[in-house]
Amino acid sequence: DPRSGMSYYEKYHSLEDIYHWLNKTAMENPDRVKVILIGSSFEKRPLYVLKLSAISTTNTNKKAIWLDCGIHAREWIAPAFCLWFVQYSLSFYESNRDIATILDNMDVYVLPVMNPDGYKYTWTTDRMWRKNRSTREDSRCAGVDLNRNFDANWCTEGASHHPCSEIFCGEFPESEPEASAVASFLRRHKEAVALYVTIHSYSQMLLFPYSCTRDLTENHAELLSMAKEAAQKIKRYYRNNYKYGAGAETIYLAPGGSDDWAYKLGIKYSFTFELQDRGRYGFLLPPSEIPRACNEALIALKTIALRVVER
Ligand code: ING
Ligand code: ZN
Repeated sequence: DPRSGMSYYEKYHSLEDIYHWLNKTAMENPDRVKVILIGSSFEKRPLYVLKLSAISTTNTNKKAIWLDCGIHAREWIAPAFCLWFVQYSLSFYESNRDIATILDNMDVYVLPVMNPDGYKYTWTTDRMWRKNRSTREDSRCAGVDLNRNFDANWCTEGASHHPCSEIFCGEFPESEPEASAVASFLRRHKEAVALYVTIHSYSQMLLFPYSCTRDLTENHAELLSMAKEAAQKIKRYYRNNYKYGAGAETIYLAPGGSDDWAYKLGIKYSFTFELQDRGRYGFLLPPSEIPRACNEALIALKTIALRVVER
């Protein structure tokens, strides 16, 4: 079965393949992986989260990491990273001290595809689709930008009320089932979740709140130093440059984003990673680049997660 070889992770996979992978991964690791259904998409596809945990749980009230991928349909490297991360965590728990430290102290919730309808649509119809696929009575244009649909200065400068816009914020905050499912899950688990990470592409940046305002967060200096350390590790090990900083000053003002919302919920360590590349291939990053793109993001995630464990 080619799915069990490493080569599986060096390819992009259809939505059906990813659902199959999810079940197989859970079945093969019953003591370390659980599948949680957190909701369904506009077109009624399931939103599955994998919960990764260490086998020996001596530590009772454990903290947790939330990791989501594929909020934007065309950013294919994002779901590929979530799969990569799960595979790496399961394979190297015994041999990698960082992964062991992280999993011994925190459970990890992984949502590999937050926007399954959009992802499916990029495989069948329009490779450059970004939004979800919700439809409405008053417009012929489909889709809401899920990263403008969260309740963080919702639909102010940097988002649009027009359904045809790529950054359409939706009817109201959490109007979309995908955003609402994630927000509800995090509200229910906010005491445990200490670190929120969401994966996008492209542009090679490690971003943190705020994107919805130019104000700085109360722990800006700490977030900056974590992102800086992570970027330095990528530079040292992979000779690649990642910018880092608060979203609003590093890319653009963007209200309604998931990381800002998670931060305002009380998850004080909240990051958006923009993976490779810087525009040569853009969203069409070739499969041959998956290993490097994922490994450098992984080192950044490990660096930040270890800082959260140690704090
Ligand atoms: N970039 C993000 C976007 O949604 C972002 C940037 C990060 C916005 C954090 C809001 C919050 O526009 C991409 N590539 O989608
Ligand atoms: Zn994106």
